[in-house]
Amino acid sequence: MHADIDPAEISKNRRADVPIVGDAKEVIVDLTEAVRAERASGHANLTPWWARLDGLRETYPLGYDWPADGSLSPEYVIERLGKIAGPDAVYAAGVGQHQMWAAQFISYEQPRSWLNSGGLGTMGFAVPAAMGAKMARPDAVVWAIDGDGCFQMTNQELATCAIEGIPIKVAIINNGNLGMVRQWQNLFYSERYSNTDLGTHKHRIPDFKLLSEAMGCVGLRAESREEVDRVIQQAMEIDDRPVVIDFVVGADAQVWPMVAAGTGNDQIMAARNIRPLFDGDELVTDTGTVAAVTAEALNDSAGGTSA
Ligand SMILES: Cc1ncc(C[n+]2csc(CCOP(=O)(O)OP(=O)(O)O)c2C)c(N)n1
Ligand SMILES: [Mg+2]
Repeated sequence: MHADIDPAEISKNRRADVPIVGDAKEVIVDLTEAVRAERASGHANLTPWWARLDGLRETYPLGYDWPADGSLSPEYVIERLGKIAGPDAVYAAGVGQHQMWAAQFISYEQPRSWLNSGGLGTMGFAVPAAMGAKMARPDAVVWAIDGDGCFQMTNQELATCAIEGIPIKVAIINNGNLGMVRQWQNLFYSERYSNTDLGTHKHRIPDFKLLSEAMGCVGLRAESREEVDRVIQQAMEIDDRPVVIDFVVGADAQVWPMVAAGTGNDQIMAARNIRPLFDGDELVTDTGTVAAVTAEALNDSAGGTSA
């Protein structure tokens, strides 16, 4: 379906099955009414669609490996944060791997509890977004889940938080790198890591705990699985000051599934070198290293991919 106020845009880049010309404000209202009416009529049978979604969930379950080097798993940190802070908290994210994991591993149940810049991809978004949420809903627990790169774009606002009394909580998923860019350098550029190592691991520059304390916040750090719950609980108990936790996590965790640049959504990769087989696909070796496999074959090899 393609709705656009400009008829010349319809089907310009991609053929639309259902073209709708109109103002988005009106089109969305009309569509919502149409969907409500269809539901009320009892004619909408969603059972086959749910069966398909459940099948996909079963074949490609969400999961992650613990880093082989013994470091902390970023997915685990985010999963625990979501469990401990719960569905009534508000979560804001930056841009990058941590953003994708925050979308995947927190079970959102309330509308308006997940703030991120989506396709606009704005590094530095998490801290100011969390500040806005906390100002609007002072009684809510508000967490910014930020990357070590993104955090360095707007962390000066912690001073505003401390001075103006905006007690947000920040979880830095510190993988020492511009992780999303590093993932692409790993997968598509023969591991030529260029300008992605930030020094937040090797040199601990900046030291996020000290930086946060310097700006009037409580600074905490966790580097092992055993410390994770304790520092999150500690942060949950503080509500008169902003709190920042530096979670030092492994550098090599990757986000899956992913769609590589220049490929279509039907080229989505479920895991490294593994692409789901869609209706009409032929079982052939795909371009480069990406092999198309059947769901059955994937199941056989999926043993090690869950937490
Ligand atoms: C202002 C800005 N600059 C560059 C980018 C491109 N970009 C997207 S994700 C990313 C890396 C983010 O690193 P980090 O905050 O450490 O998150 P990680 O991927 O490691 O979780 C970059 C450079 C962007 N989205 N916004
Ligand atoms: Mg990072």
